[in-house]
Amino acid sequence: MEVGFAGLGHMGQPMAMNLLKAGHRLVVWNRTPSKAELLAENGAEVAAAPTELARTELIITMLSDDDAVTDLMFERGVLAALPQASIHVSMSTISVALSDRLAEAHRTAKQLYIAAPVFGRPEAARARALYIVAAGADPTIMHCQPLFDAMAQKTFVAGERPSMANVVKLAGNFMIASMLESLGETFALVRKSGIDPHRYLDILTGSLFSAPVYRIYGQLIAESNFEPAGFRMSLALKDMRLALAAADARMVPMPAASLVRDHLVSGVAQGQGDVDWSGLAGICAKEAGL
Ligand code: NA7
Repeated sequence: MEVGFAGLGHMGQPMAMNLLKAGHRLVVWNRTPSKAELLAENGAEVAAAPTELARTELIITMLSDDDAVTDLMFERGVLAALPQASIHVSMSTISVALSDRLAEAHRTAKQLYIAAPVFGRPEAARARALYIVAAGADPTIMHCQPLFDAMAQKTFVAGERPSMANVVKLAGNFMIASMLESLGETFALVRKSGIDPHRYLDILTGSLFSAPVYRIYGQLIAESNFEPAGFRMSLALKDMRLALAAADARMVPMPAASLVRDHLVSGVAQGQGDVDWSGLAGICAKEAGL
């Protein structure tokens, strides 16, 4: 398939590389052009302007946030440049409201739109081990399946309205953030109680908490290894705000999400926006006087 790919950050770059490796033809665009060099060396065509992506039959966006996606699709005119029946696969973690807006705008322009955010860090993206949560019309998702298979180990379908995938993604990221908060609080407790943090982690992951999130993040926290970031604290803060906005729109109280949001605000306000979100545990440690 010929694919237009916008957004070659920590996640987009390895995902685009895996599409190339699977034999798809790629036209790529990134705001900072130097990030496209590696892909160009591996056979991707580099677009001089984002609207050039619109000559492919399908575009993927993997950008940081609502502002970036709005800028690209509406202000820089990519949506207007897309021909009828072309497909936009939005893989960024964006708001439910923007996803609904995109769905409506694409429908009006007689284009197809699905949301397909991912679970997994850049390492997982490199290893083709992401999980994709897709939502939208079934035939469109089926059409995209070969692309998803090139980037991820498994695709889940959340429902027929694209923004349902965004809800699931935001809910999942809140689950991880609240786990980081509780891990951070308990690592502070065990450390101050004189218990070896690695031993504590072995006990947790060898008994009731054997899921990958506990193993992966527990290791980072036990080693206080928060840089370089796999997922920046400033992006995690964005996601907690989006989860709370989605909850607010449905009149769903999420007090734990409010608490985690405030802790992330604290981290970003202290200059840790570019530190990994597992650095939440570092904030807990600091507050415990460690
Ligand atoms: P990164 O590594 O911060 O990359 C973000 C990408 O978004 C990068 O390509 C940026 O371009 C691009 N970006 C940001 N703002 C804009 C605007 N205004 N216009 C165009 N392009 C923009 O994030 P990740 O790859 O870790 O994450 C991507 C998504 O997955 C995000 O939603 C996460 O929450 C999950 P740049 O290179 O800075 O010029």
